[in-house]
Amino acid sequence: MNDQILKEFNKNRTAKKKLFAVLVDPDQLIEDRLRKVVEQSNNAKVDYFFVGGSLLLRNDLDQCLELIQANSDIPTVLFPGSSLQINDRADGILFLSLISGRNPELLIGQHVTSAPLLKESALEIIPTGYMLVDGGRSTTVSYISNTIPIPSDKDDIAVSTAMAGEMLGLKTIYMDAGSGAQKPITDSMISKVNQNINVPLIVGGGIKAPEQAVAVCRAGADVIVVGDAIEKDESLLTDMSIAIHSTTTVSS
Ligand code: 1GP
Repeated sequence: MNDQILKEFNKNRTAKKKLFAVLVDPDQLIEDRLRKVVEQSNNAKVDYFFVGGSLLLRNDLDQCLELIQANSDIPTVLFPGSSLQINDRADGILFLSLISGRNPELLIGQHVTSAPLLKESALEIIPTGYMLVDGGRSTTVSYISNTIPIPSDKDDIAVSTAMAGEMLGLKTIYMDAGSGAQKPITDSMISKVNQNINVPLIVGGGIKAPEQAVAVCRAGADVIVVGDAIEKDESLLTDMSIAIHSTTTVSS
């Protein structure tokens, strides 16, 4: 089975090198705007495009992936809001189990219905424990998933949830404050989770400035995801990338 993306995540975690993923919401970034983001991402040496959204109103995922691949060699990883967002053009898929929530559909239900389709595809399947953390305001992902995020100051809940995810065999943990969160996940929570797991840690939600990305990296995130801020101003890409790629984890 193809496991190149996960291998890269693990290799870079061991080397304490950080990876930068740009989140592309196919509803928000279309045609010329998407082309610009892709071009700037190439120049800025972005590591991955994560593609998807909690709720897609347009049926543009295929065109979006096609445009990215026609203009870039950066690998594309599906970050699906539902099993409707599976597409063979991508290189991989975060096979998300929403372990911070108690909605069985998103813990195992959609996985059962999509497994036969995924088995036939060439996509790299990346089993991911997805944890929503409160980022100061209610987000689309929390509403659509019908789950309550982990309170931002409850580090112990986050640690226990991540540990359980790893013990269940999930290969990476994604802590997300949700797109457009008011504030990113705290350094304290990221650091404690990082110290208690051995799988790569993906962190996103509400990272709007390079300094915030640096804080998230220093706390121990391995893959840093930025979407909303880049949708608003793609010129941020260069500084964000430099900040992420030049920072390492600071052990406490
Ligand atoms: C959302 O983690 C991603 O699921 C990225 O969040 O859009 O706030 O950067 P932003």
